[in-house]
Amino acid sequence: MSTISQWQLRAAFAARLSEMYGQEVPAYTTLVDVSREVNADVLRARGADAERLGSIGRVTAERHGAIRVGTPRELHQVARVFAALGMHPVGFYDLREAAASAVPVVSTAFRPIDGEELARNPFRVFTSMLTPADPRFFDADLRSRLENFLAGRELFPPELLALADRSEADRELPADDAERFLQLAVAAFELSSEPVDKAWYETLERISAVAADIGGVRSTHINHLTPRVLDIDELYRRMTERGIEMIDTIQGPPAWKGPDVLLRQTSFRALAEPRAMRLADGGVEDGALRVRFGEVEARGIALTREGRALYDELLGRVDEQASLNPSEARSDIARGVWERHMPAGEQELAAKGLAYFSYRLADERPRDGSKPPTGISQLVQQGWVHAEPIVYEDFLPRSAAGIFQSNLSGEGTRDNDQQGTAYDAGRLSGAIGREVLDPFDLYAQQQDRSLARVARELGITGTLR
Ligand code: OOG
Ligand code: NI
Repeated sequence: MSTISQWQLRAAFAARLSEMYGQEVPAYTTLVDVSREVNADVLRARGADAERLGSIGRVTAERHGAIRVGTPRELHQVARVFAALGMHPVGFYDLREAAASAVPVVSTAFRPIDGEELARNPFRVFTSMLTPADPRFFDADLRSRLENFLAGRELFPPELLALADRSEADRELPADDAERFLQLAVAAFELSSEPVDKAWYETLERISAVAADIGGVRSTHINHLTPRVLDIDELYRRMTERGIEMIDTIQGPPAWKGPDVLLRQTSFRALAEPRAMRLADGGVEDGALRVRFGEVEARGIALTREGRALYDELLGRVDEQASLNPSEARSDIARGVWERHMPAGEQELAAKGLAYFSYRLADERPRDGSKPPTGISQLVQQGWVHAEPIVYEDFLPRSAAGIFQSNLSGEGTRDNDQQGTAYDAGRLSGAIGREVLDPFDLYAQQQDRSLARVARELGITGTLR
């Protein structure tokens, strides 16, 4: 009988989730259609250059999802489901610190980590876990009610987890098991039609809309599914033209003439979705909740730690100038700051060690017997080697917080006089039962492997740099 490999399972899962989510949230389908149109136009206008950060095949299929769970146990289980798809936890994001309003979660992203797997299908899921123990948000009484509620629910049926473990161990599943796995996995992320306990939901909502979305219901659901677009400014214009209300800004780096780095994101506003509400007397009424939105993103080059520090510093400068000049558009201020401080080309980014590149031998390198130089920038300048940007596969805590916030109806409440509970990548690794990987290490390894290969092929001894 035929078998389905992990990457095929991942691609099929992403496609089915997309189909399911499109039925639940029709505006998502519009977003995907408009993204596709924009991508086709960019490809026509820019040719091969449009594919510098991923083939059009990859970019068209590319999605990230966002889900939210309540407990370390649930996080551990969802990690097994993602491991079945060849997706590993990468990066630690503390949104409690990144957001001004109440977003009591810590997060990681599950994604493929090797270049070939990413090229086959880069599906990633931003996964947040509630922090009921954080006294800035929850007092002792609410914490224990919340923990009890969460302990009594089951997000992932045992059959799904058993199939997941098999796929992780064997790196494939027989076709009929794969089909069953996909059905159960997609169902686990559907919006439940079970009535929501109205009083309980509202108790949590007063603290944080995110807490209510996670801990106010007995199941999880996909919060958004984000397509990738090659020109996010154009997409924003076209969505607005279609009468779809977008959030105010595009998060992340500004639009400018220089290279695209990291990640730019925006979204349409959360829509009211009908949800049945159970009242204290046991009756059920029609209600509506506004929690799911439509995000879209454009990806750029991965920055090194130094590049990222520069990015964070520039964001700080933009904040400062924006507060001094409230009448000036933030995007104009940001563009000005970037034009002054961010390298205007890929070569300069590489030479200053600010971004990651993958190097390969040029087909048209000198073949007259001349000896290659031994520094990587000279090799590139003299046409021996091509530098290809490594695409940023991760997220930005501040953008994530901005997206969360711009879609929340209320600020919620937080008591900043209390000491927050400490979380870090190590603690999250413990909960997941797998190491949360460092994204910078992954990019650096990819770059270093390509440098080692080039050195070997050119017969250069020692480390190329
Ligand atoms: C996750 C928000 C973060 C992103 O793309 O930065 C995120 C959520 O809303 O659960 O998805
Ligand atoms: Ni997202």
